Parts: sequence; structure tokens; C-alpha cells
Amino acid sequence: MTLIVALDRVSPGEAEQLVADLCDVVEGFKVGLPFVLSAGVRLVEKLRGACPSRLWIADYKLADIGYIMRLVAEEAASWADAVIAHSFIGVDGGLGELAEHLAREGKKLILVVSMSHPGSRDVYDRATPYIAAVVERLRPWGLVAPATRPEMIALYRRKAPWAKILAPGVGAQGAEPGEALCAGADYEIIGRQVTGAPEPRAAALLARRRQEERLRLCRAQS
Ligand code: BMP
Repeated sequence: MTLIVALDRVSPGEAEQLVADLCDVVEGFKVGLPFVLSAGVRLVEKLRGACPSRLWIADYKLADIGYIMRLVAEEAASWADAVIAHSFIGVDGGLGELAEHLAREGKKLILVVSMSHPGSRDVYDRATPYIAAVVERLRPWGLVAPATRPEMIALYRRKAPWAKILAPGVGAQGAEPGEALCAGADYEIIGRQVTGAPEPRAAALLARRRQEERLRLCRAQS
């Protein structure tokens, strides 16, 4: 499956309903800070327990010294299969420690390499050679790259053929379902367009259908 749903601004009750509705139609759930801070870790553990077969991602966008990132990863260990960190902080004393810790624990590291908002061009996208060097050195399981700028996905697809690419920015931020998959992403992350829909399951199924249609088109054209 190619859809990951972001849980950000949802109430505890909505989250439980969303997970029940979506468990069999998504690849996983990305749990963001707004949700964890408001609902608490215990609820996230309960959500995971209700849908244990899916990929659960802690999106804390870590950007600290290795020691602190390891402590945060330990806090998420009870429910998260994967942890997202920023790549710009570098390896020695930073991401290297986090990567080693996660590998020991059998958890996945996902690095942000470019972002979906326009300001990503100010720093992240000017630093591509340096970011790519961090990615090459750490060889993380996954990368976050923007569905809103498919050219960045294509670029990192070439630079890191082994990595899973997770692409946010679909729906509320303007990218169409399937665009990022056509550029080489493995999963598209959708938040508000699904979680804010009157019928989230129907919205997720529609997004999946549109992904498939777009993929068929772009494969036929290539
Ligand atoms: P939405 O589909 O509601 O715009 O949500 C997008 C999700 O993807 C949010 O959880 C956000 O934190 C995340 N995200 C993003 O939008 N852009 C990025 O570059 C990286 C992200 O993780």
C-alpha cells in the first residue's frame, strides 16, 4: 500500500475512530508532535495496539545532539517502528548516535532531506550535496521528500536507490495523489485531506484510487 496517514490535529476520540476506519487501507500512520503533546503517549500506544500490523512512525523531526535524540527515541520505542529526524544536523555526535541506537533496537531511521513548504528552497534545497552525503554515509531506511516538488523526489531517488521515499504535501498542500509516486516515491503522506474529511475511509480510498490512476498514466507515458 502506498498511503501513510498523518495524525496531527485530531482529538483522542477521532484518532481512535480514524485508526479503526483506516487500518486495513493504509500502509501506516505518522504521528506528529501536535497529537502526541495533546493526547499523550499512552493513547498512541493504545492506537498502535488497535492496528499493530501497520507501520507506526514517530514524527518528532529530531534535530539535536545524538544523546538527546536517543532519549527521545527511547520515549517513542513503546509504539514507534520508525523515527523521523532532520538530516542537516550531520553525523558525528548527532545522527550517527541516533542511527546506531535505532539499529540496535531494530527500529527504522527516516531522514528529512527536503521539505514541502516553499522555504525549503532557502536552505535544504541549496544544501543538496551535503544532505546527500549524510544520506550516503548513514544509509537510512527512509527519506522524507516533498510531493509538492517532484523534482526533489526524483533527485533523491537517483542518489539513494535503496531508500524508501515518503512524500508529504498531498492534498491540503496542493500535490495530487500519485504525483510523488510517479517521481519515484514509495509512499505518499496525507494528513488533513483524510483526517479532516467527513468520511475519512472514503477519502483514503479515493486517494488510493487516484494514486493508481496517475501511476498507470505515468507508467504508460514512460
Ligand atoms: P497535511 O497533508 O495535512 O498537509 O499534512 C502533512 C504532514 O506531513 C504533516 O504531518 C507534516 O508534519 C508532514 N510534513 C510536511 O507536511 N512537509 C514536510 O516537508 C515534512 C513533513 O513531515
